[in-house]
Amino acid sequence: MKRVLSGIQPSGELHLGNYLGAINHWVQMQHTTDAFFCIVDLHAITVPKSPGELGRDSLKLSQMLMAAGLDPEVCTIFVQSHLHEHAECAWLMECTVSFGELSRMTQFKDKSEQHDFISAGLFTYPALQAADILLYDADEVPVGDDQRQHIELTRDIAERFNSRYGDTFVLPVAVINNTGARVMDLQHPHKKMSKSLESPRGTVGLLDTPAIITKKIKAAVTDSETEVRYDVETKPGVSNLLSILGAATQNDPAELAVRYEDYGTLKVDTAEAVIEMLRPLQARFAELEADPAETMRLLRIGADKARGVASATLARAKQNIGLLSP
Ligand code: ATP
Ligand code: LTN
Repeated sequence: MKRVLSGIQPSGELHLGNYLGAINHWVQMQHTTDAFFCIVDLHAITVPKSPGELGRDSLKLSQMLMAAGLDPEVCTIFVQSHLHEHAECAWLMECTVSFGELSRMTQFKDKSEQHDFISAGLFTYPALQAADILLYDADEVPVGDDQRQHIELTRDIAERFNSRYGDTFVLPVAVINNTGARVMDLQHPHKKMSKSLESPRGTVGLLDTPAIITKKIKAAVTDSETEVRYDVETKPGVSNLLSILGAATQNDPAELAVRYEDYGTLKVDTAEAVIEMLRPLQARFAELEADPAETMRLLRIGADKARGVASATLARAKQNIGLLSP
């Protein structure tokens, strides 16, 4: 069975883009692969966080992932900081990647422009991500298109380490899913729906009530024409609605377009489909939220399973480097 690993940051409310672009693919993959999903809280502190926020966000994100259908009995769900192996292996990665390679990462360039304080951790972020992936001998890393560069770098790091110290790490590949791969902001359909865009009217939260979802989708920006057509370049707003409806109902957006004669009906049906898709997730989340001790129990089991794999890989890497064993 293929080994799969992906990570997600506990940095704000999950939205429809996270769900359709990543999480619902993970839910399907857990049944056909040996899947590990990591809540990357150490990555989240590369930018300033207020104390207390992070623990709450990690607990809530775990509950959201489980509510979305990741089953801790089928896959492994764990919190990155619960294992010391990630931070320790990240140092080995930092000593394998070059300053020049890290300087070329576009996520660093984007994020460093958004903050006054640029931590060294924001710069070395991809080394920690490489550790997340390589510790699990992951064959595949399912991510959004924005992460392609980090996975390529992880491969380069693994190759360099293996050629310096002998065969140690598996070379992973990025798996980028096309359906729902890019959900756009409802108010700014040229920009991707994002936690950090600060566009609450353009972002559908996974816990938004049916009334709010309907309101946001009805207010979505379209264009001054009337024809329903799937054309991302010239009709980004309408195409985004068709993509969302398509992803929510497992239909092809271009085929859906011919069924509609006006934007109003398309919006009503899209809102309805999103509400129905999120209804079971919201109900399960309410149950999990009421019992945080149970979530913590499941996360401890996840961390134990993860440690079983990660500690063996880290020991192999240290031995191959030739560090004196204690
Ligand atoms: P931020 O805005 O803070 O960068 P984000 O909302 O883009 O955050 P991440 O936590 O970086 O979300 O990403 C989690 C997963 O969701 C990643 O696999 C990412 O590719 C995917 N994802 C995020 N936004 C979208 C979107 N609009 N459409 C499709 N997939 C998305
Ligand atoms: N950088 C990723 C989150 C992330 C990740 C990982 C994804 C951290 N470690 C390992 C895949 C595998 C992001 O910003 N979405």
